[in-house]
Amino acid sequence: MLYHFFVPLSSDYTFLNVFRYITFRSLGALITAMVIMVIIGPSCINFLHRLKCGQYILSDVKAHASKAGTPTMGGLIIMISLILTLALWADWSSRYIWEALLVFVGFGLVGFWDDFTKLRHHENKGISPRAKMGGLIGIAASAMICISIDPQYNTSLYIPFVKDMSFDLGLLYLPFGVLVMVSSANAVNLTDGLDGLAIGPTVVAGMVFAVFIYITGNVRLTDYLYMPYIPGVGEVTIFCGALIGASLGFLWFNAYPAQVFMGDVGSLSLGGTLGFLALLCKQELLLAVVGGLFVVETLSVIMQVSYFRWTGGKRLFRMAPLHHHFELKGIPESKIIIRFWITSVILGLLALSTIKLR
Ligand code: 57M
Repeated sequence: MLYHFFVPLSSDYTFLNVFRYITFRSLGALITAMVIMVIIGPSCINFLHRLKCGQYILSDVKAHASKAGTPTMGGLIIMISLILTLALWADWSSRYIWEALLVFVGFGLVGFWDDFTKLRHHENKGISPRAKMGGLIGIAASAMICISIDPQYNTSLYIPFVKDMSFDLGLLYLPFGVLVMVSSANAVNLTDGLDGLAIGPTVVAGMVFAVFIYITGNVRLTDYLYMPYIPGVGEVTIFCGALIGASLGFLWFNAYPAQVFMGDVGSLSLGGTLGFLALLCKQELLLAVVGGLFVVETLSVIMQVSYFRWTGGKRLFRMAPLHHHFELKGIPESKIIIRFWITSVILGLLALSTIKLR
């Protein structure tokens, strides 16, 4: 709205030209999303309480018993704040903004369906894994079809840390893109098991992708840094700003001890969107570095399940995902969370270093 209102006036009032700048609008979006989140957060959390959206807590980890009744589905508040912010700051004629929203809202709706089913049954049994995966794959495939009809569609896979190395995946890029988004959503979902554990690294990843997306949409920077140039993609930096702001605002309430959990509506939408952002700026492989923490959590589950089957009942970790292993070793929750955040900041910096190290 602000963009569409002020930019036409900028020919008469030159100071309004700032609304053309992606950097200015991204920062505006970040602050707006965070402020909206902090303002509407308390009443939304009360509303979720009144709707009896209390999280069903499994009894396997004793320390979690005190979390009973904490409302879930806080991802809905992230969604409201992000959409209102985009309405204010984004250029709605950008196809990339709509594609990002398709993934964010689509994955969120699948998560909402799961959360809602769990609440209705008053236990931890949501929709069937087949329905959940079917929903996520359907949304991701729709997003990939939108991407593939773009004249800028680029099926090359660039190798981080190497200057001129890429592989053309051709037709395989479509299923690959679906895999990236769906895996990213599930990895964030698995990580979301301690207060602030998933949202902290999401903020870091959002910041890293904001930088990459800004560069990808800038002809001079891409030329100088030997990175692929995609005209128009820079507008999604505003989406990243809104995502970072809404996530920081959510952390305000989700920080230990949490007043609200994001639910699948939050973890699937944020995870799928991170996957989409990686595809958009052609940093698909770098996603595994930026989101290294999500990868490690997922690997811990795969290793635990495989080892359990292979040995006929022995466990590699006390419990998977990895954060539960540390909890059961007696490390306090807040310490595990902060150590995981530190790791994600280091991984984010490592990912940013690939801008020059290639
Ligand atoms: C969802 N959900 C949290 C909250 C959050 C295959 C297996 C590894 C699957 C995995 C699983 O179900 N993962 C997906 C994890 C749950 O949080 C809710 O779910 C939303 C995210 N989807 O937003 O609404 C609980 O996590 C805690 N929590 C917080 N703070 C937060 O900010 O404390 C969440 C957010 C909440 C709350 O207690 O109730 C979850 O962990 O259930 N399953 C597991 O992770 C289980 N692991 C397991 O069974 N491991 C086995 C095998 C299968 C690998 C093993 O190691 O042998 C653990 N889940 C729970 N307890 N609850 C086991 C221990």
